[in-house]
Amino acid sequence: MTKTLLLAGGVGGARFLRGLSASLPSEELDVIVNTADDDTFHGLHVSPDVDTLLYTLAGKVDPAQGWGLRDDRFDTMDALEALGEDVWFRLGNRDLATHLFRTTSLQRGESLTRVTNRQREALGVKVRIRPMSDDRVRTIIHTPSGKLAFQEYLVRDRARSRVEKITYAGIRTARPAPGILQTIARADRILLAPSNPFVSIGPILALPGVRGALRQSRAPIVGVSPLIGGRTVKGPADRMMRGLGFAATPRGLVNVYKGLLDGLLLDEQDRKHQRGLLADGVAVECLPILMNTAAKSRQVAQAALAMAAGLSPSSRKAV
Ligand code: FO1
Repeated sequence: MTKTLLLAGGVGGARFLRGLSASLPSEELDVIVNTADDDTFHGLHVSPDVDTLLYTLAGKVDPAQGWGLRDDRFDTMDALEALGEDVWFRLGNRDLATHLFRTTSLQRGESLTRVTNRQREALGVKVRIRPMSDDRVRTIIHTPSGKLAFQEYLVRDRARSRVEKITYAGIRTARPAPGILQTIARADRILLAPSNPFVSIGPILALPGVRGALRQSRAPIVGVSPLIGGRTVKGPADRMMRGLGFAATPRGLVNVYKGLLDGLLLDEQDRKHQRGLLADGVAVECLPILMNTAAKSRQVAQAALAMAAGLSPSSRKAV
């Protein structure tokens, strides 16, 4: 059995996972999900990346938004707004049940790992999707006018602020969720989804022990670029890269990942970067990577799997 491990978050991660899960038996796939986007709204613990991945695999995600539930309604938010509440983060009526379930389970003392596992089973999702940590980690966006929680930056302020620095509050004392380090150690190939490298993959890599486990792993590490022609399909990763002093290019991405990548899957439009990356010791394949249909998600996932299968494990540079 070949074990594949995916690190993921956000809509790009979900679209890639949709292709991966259609290409592999579920028992051969593990997914570690970012939880540093989590926040509390109206007293409820919301884990956007966990839900986006689970709803996508369950076939229940809103296809236009890429998050939330298909055909959900927002009457509760409208009613809260009528009561004078600020509802810039809009939770759908049926989506609210997920957050109620998570919050009450956490309040009873269950871990986020256990709650997520129960949610996964209830949704009929076979792939082991696990939160990165049971401890609270929060992405903080530092802007010229002060610090913002990630959802304030992204959703409330529509990513308009200049990003000066990104930190992960709580990361130093957070522990990887049970089994995560062992899963990294046992993986035969490790894939980084085309998710935001700072706010989706970054928090997972920053957890104590994770980089060390990756460094010791003999599995090839292959990333899928979130960039197409220097721009992200969705979200502010390209602006964040520039704001934080990286070029919004495949080379910039390799630098963000600090020598972690053995291989990188690029869009056809970025083929011109291939030679430079090869010189840096990073293998490159190019194909159309926009995953706007399930079939395209499968093609991209299969290309990433094939690339990882063709890389020699020892080729990775020190992390
Ligand atoms: N994104 C928005 O742009 N506006 C929203 O009101 C919003 C609500 C929301 C509710 C639940 C959920 O799981 C995700 C939600 N998102 C919303 C998306 C979310 O902010 C992002 O997809 C992730 O945090 C990015 O990784």
